[in-house]
Amino acid sequence: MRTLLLALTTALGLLGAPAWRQDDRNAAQQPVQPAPATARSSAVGNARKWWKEAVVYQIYPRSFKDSNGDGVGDLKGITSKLDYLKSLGIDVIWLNPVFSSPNDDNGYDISDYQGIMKEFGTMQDFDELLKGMHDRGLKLILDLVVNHSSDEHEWFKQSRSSRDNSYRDYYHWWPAEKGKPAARRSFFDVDGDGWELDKATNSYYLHYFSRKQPDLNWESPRLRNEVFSMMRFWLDKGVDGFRMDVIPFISKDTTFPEMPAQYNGDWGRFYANGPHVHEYLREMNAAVLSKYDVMSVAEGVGVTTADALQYVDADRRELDMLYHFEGVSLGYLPGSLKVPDPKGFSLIEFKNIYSKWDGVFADKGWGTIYLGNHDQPRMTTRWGNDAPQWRELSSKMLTTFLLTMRATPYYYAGDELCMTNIKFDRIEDYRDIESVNWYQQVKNKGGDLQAFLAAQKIAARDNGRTPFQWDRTANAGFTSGKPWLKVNPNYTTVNVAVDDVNATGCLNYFRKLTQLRKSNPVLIYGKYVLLDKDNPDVYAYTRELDGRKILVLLNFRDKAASVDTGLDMSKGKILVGNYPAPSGDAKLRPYEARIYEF
Ligand code: ISL
Ligand code: CA
Repeated sequence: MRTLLLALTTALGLLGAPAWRQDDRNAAQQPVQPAPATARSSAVGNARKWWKEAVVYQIYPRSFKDSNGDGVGDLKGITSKLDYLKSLGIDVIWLNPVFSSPNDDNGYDISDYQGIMKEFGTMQDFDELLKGMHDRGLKLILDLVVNHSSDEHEWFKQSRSSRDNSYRDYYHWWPAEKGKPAARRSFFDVDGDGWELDKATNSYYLHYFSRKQPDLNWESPRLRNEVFSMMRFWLDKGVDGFRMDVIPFISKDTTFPEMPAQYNGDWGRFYANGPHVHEYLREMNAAVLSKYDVMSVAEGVGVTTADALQYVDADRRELDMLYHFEGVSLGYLPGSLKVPDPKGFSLIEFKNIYSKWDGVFADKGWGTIYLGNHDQPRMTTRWGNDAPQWRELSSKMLTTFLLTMRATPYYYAGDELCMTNIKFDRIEDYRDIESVNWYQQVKNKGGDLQAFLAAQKIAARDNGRTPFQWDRTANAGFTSGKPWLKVNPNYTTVNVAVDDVNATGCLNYFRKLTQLRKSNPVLIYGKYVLLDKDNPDVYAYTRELDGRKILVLLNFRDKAASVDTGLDMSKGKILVGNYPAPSGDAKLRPYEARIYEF
């Protein structure tokens, strides 16, 4: 198996390294930035904000709840579940794109930024959803996807129609008579080429993602103003902020030089470093964000600890938060199409990454923490253990981590049920353009398709996109029709109906943890200190604020493990544990999580 995977990595390496894979390698070379002791021991390094105190819950609308039997989740479906959402103790809901789209990339290819996707409903449905959330004290953030649009957007239709169309400069064009421009990598294209020749005007257009996702040209002031007024449209409706898709990529050097050697094949890092990205974000802040009490969070692809504060230092007036890729990239073989390292991941590296990122925001900016989202496999499978005897324990242990770090948690729908990867055997079961096109790439290159499919069982994005599991009726109660993506067969036992009435189940564990965080500011703002850092099995840390001290112990292994906290454990009082009977034993049981007050 191991040789198979290594062979696959080598074969796939020829196709070019996916950018996100190499971020951590580069970042690992950055020095850890220890926080000055004074700032770290103060109550709050910078101002209190509602979004620092929030738990964000992410919903992939296509997979949450179908209201009309067409097999696709929709806005009315979400509205029908608002009481459930409120019961979780979350504060903010992030919805993946809900805008008009031909769905080449499930809504990340937008054809009308101010229209609602047909499959998801109408603007009236949207308004009702927003009102229903606000009535319950929940906030809503939308996905801002403005690095690219759909090729079916009216702007692109105009832009491609002639070289002198007034929308021509909304996109990046390269006249073919100048020859082929320097290579740019497309993450989703079958051949990996980020330039597509468009016959109508004999010019290439740029697409970092699929051919149906042409990159917008932020050099155009008119385009920028269109984006800003579109943002105002949604904010004036009352939405509470944006998650910004690949926002570090929006600025390009429009001379399109060869990729400088310093990036060493790392496209994500190169794309994230456009010459005007911070100018554009400051302009967006001044024109839009600063006028509203809203939150903004960048999808920080290609952003390292060295440049994170340039995006989120409040004094710079750009964005509030970003989420990095260093953590979720761990454990894949470098330069591979997300091939899991047969050795697994090193917990010591895991701890170093999250500790290093905590240090970045010690006295400026603010962090985020996540282990799952719509681009990731299920956290239980990837970071815990989805074998039946460990599924719940390991997943609750990970939930404990997410809810006790000094960063805003971004929690992915379904993780509160300890959902797991579906692990498709056949490419025909996948719907995600990434998996489908990568498969074709491997096939075209004569690569090892079985090894590719084996790797996808762990890493594919569709693992995190299977329908939400409501109950044990057909299709987990997600739809009365045929679901757009198969339901995980474990839905008969893993579902809300079962878990809701189980005091010691996953769901009520998550509820307990959101309450614990909310009622203990030390878990939000308290100083984070890593303990027993060389322990290969246990993640241990304290959080401290105003004389209160909390200790968190997390055993990441399927066997008992000991930990040396250096604290007098007899003084600690257990607040929460993931075993039915938390014990104060020196040894942690498999996947045990304990939270103590000292
Ligand atoms: O999903 C990834 C790895 O499998 C990432 O490389 C991902 O493509 C990248 O993080 C950008 O993600 C965002 O933009 C994409 C979209 O497909 C993702 O769903 C979105 O989160 C293009 O809009
Ligand atoms: Ca539907």
